[in-house]
Amino acid sequence: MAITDKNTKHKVKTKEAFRKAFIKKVEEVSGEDFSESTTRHQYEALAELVMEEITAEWAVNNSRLHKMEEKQIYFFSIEFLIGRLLKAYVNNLGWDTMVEETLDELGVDYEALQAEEHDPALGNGGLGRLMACFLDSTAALGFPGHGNGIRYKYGLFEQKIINNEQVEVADIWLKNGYPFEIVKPDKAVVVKYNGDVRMEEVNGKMQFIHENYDPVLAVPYDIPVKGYRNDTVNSLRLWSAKPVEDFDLSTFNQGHFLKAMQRKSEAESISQILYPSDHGFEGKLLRLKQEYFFVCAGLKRIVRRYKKHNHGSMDGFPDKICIHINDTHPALCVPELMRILVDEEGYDWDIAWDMTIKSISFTNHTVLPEALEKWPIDMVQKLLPRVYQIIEEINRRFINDMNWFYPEQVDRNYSMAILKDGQVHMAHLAIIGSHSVNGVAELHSKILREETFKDFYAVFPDRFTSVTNGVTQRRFMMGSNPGLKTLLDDTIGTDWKKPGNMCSLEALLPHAEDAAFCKKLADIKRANKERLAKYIKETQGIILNPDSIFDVQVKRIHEYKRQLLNILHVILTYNQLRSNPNADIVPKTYILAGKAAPSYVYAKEVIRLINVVADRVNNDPLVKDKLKVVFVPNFNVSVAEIIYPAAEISEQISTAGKEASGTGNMKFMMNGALTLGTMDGANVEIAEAVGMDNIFTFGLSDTEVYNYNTHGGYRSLEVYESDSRLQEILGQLINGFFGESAGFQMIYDSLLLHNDTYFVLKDFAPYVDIQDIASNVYRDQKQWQKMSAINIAHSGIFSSDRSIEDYEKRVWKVK
Ligand code: GL7
Repeated sequence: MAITDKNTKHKVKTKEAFRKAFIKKVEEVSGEDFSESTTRHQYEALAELVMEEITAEWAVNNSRLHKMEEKQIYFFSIEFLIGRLLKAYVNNLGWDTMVEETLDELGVDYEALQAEEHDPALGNGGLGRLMACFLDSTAALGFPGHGNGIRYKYGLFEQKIINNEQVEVADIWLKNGYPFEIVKPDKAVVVKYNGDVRMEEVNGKMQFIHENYDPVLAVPYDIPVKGYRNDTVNSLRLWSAKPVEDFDLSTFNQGHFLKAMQRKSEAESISQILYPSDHGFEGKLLRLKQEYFFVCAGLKRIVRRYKKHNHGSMDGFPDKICIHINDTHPALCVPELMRILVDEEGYDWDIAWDMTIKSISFTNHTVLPEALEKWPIDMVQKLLPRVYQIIEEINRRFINDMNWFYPEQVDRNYSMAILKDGQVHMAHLAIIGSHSVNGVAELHSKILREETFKDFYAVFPDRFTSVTNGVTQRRFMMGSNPGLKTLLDDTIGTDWKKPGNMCSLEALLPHAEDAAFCKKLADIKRANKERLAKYIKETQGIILNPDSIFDVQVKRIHEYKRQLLNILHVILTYNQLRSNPNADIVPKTYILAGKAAPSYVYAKEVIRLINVVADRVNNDPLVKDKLKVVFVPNFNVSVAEIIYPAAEISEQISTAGKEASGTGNMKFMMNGALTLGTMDGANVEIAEAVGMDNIFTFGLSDTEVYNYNTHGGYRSLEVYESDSRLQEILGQLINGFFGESAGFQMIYDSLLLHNDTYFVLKDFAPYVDIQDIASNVYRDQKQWQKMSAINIAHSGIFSSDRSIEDYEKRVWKVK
């Protein structure tokens, strides 16, 4: 339906035309007069109008893509945590003012309308969210770059807090349909599992025939990725698993109804659920199936499209296609691409290997040993018989080469094997099969080179590089903090908003000294704090004091992220207030949020502790307005968008060396919060950017942690014995202080009996000191606002536009 002139590129142009189109669409979707429509109808109508506009541009882009003039980037990732899309589309189309004004005039509540969109939680945390930011930036910069992943029927669980504990509820995100995807059944492909591989000579050449396999259909659902105010529309392709025939008819006809049903549900189970653990390797067969599923389906379509537009030849493939693998979950891209090139396209092994390496690049996202994927050989061999043979051959040739070049280094050579100790080492496969391997922050990349992958670095020094993560300012600042956006526009002009141009925010620096500017900055923060306070009051019934410091730690709950350190400090403050209720302390509100993996018992204990402490503190009349603790349930992208703009202190307190980068730290900084953190991950680069005077750092360095660990850890008991504050607090964890049933023996034991793996007690005293320093600086509001402005001014390098430009220069070389 054309809304205005058919000849104009944009169908919806003027406000008046939009108004008419919107009313008409609402009436179409509701079958009622506009005045009778519900918020749901209005949401559906706006979503449809947006999609109509974007799909027209999308078609133009897709035909450009078919011509294969430019190099294409494909992000293979098992997670894409995209968040709500409606508002992002509206903003990227440049429709924001038009939509806001029109809806306002029609008496439609735009915020409520947006809240109708179910936030698709197709990721666990940082790794999946990074992909969503990268898609946004890639499109904003006009690069052809697409996502390839899984369309999970159930995303990450919804978290409820009941009796202070995390309870997981299924997230049925598709229950009312999803307006931003287009299913393409004609582009479905078959993925083959299990079966046997037979060799046969055809025309004098050996061929590998895979037979008796279990086929599963992969059906693509495409979501458009619209660039910011440009004409690029890329795609996020998510695959859904279906049985090849809805029923296995022959089995059904023979009367085996249950068996036929079983096949159907086995096939569908592959895209049924997102594994809910970040940083945890589960080694389950279903997960391996998922990994091969999107790798196989994704590569098949890319290869088909490439060949179609290149006269059936794959020769130029590596010059036109970048396959970027996000952590090791898609590492099967390496043997699968080899299988296609050798078995299906008939290339010699060496040529195929060269093409594979040139096409694939790999980003590592963690050094935690428990997250490194290692599949049992027999599982891979059985599920993917031909792929496994190829892995074996890659491994054999690699070890042969190593032993040839480094005959004196047999032990080191073997330690780098893909196949060893009965397992397939996925990181080794990814490194050996890629031309580029990068970490996600300078410190992380250094640890990869010097510790985790040091043997590989010695052999392939040129392969290793570093690209510091970034986040999209369009969602996490311009979209979620409109007050700040307008202030920046008014102060330094609007150029900073151009994609790739965020470093020009440095023009703000002179204004950091300007009292009038700082006052405005403070007013905006105050309004954002009130917005968050309102949300918390409505959802949890807790009343916050907007005059207190909002000190925030929101991220997955994990021992290495040390939410425990935070809450121990809260207990300390509470103890101090109990013994001296009139103490002159700066009022503070601690806000925490995050999900724990359902099987991660310790992390769930930490959630319980936070909630128990919150209950006690918030209900104690002694502390009055001076101390509040809130655990916000169900942290997700939409909740995050309310929290970051309201934060004043950004807690980034991981054990040094453990957090690869962190990206929350960047989102806080962009919104003017000051980082209180360890020298870990990208915190180090934040410190470099803003200078040590504009950040609060504390604690052990990564080298100190490493040195302790290589010498058997430190003695946590000694720290405990020399600090009476810790004696009191740890005692309270187990002596019934928080209520008869509220003991925390597991946490107590981890700190004292098991020697405190994450150095919580060791870093406690420096953490308390830096918290005191931060509170004292806060008393000087002029100084605080100045620091805040300096942080915003230097946040440009943490835009994902910069990350994508770095990848372009260092890895993909699209131009
Ligand atoms: C992570 C890292 O822990 C995190 O520091 C990083 O910012 C993120 C994106 O690179 O990747 N690695 C990982 O496995 N998860 C992460 O969030 C789940």
